[in-house]
Amino acid sequence: MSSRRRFYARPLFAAAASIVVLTGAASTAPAATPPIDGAASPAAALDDTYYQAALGKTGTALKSSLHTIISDQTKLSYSQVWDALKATDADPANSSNVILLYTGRSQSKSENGGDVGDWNREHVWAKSHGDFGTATGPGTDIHHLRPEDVQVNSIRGNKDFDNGGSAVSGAPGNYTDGDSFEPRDAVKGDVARMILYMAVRYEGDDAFADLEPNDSVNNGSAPKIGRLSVLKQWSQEDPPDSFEQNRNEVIFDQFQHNRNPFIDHPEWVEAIW
Ligand SMILES: [Ca+2]
Ligand SMILES: [Ca+2]
Ligand SMILES: [Ca+2]
Repeated sequence: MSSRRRFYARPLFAAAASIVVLTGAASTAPAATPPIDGAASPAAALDDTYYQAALGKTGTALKSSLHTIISDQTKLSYSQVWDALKATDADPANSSNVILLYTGRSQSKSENGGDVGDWNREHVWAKSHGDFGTATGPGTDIHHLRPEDVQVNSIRGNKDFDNGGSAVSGAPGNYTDGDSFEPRDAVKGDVARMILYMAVRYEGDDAFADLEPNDSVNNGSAPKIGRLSVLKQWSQEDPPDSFEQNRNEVIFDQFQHNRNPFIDHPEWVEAIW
């Protein structure tokens, strides 16, 4: 921690830079801000490039600017999603496995499918909310698609997100009742940031519905997901970690070439909502 901190301190930067100049070792001078944990792209570099048009904005202006930025993307087919998830959700401790979102289980990449005990493709923004299906578009956008146990995926179904309910069998730390699902603490923020990414990415200006969060449950097939107040709380309580940041990076580098802004700038959740 202390050695990391040192590199962020501007006065030391300046001192280091002058020493470099004095000794004539020159031009390689002050390095950019070091990468955020687990991510390859320096946050400052992203601000100077990818997010440049959004900086300094707030509210609807920020949302609109981010929509333009993240809509420039490569789109996958639903069958391509399988291989993509094997890369984005790979277990850092075992490259043969993926980590399942709700259960947290590390499972062989090859055990994907529809049988009991397999993992399949969970749409965190439930695809019936806006009825976008699995056509290329929101239904194949891997920013919100995650590996999940077939049965747990079925238990979550198309429920909105909220706190409370009974323990979910086979998925420790997850709870559900008749109208909502509460994921385990370690992925609460991930879920919130995925939902809010979808809200910004899909604004109704393509062939799909304008997706938006609201503060309800029982949204049914409306293009809404709740509850926004709970998602905002989850985003604060569970800030981005290296797994989530790496995932964003892999999607950006290798697959869709767009980013989830709320992983890079979690403070933009409050700036917009
Ligand atoms: Ca409920
Ligand atoms: Ca997390
Ligand atoms: Ca929207």
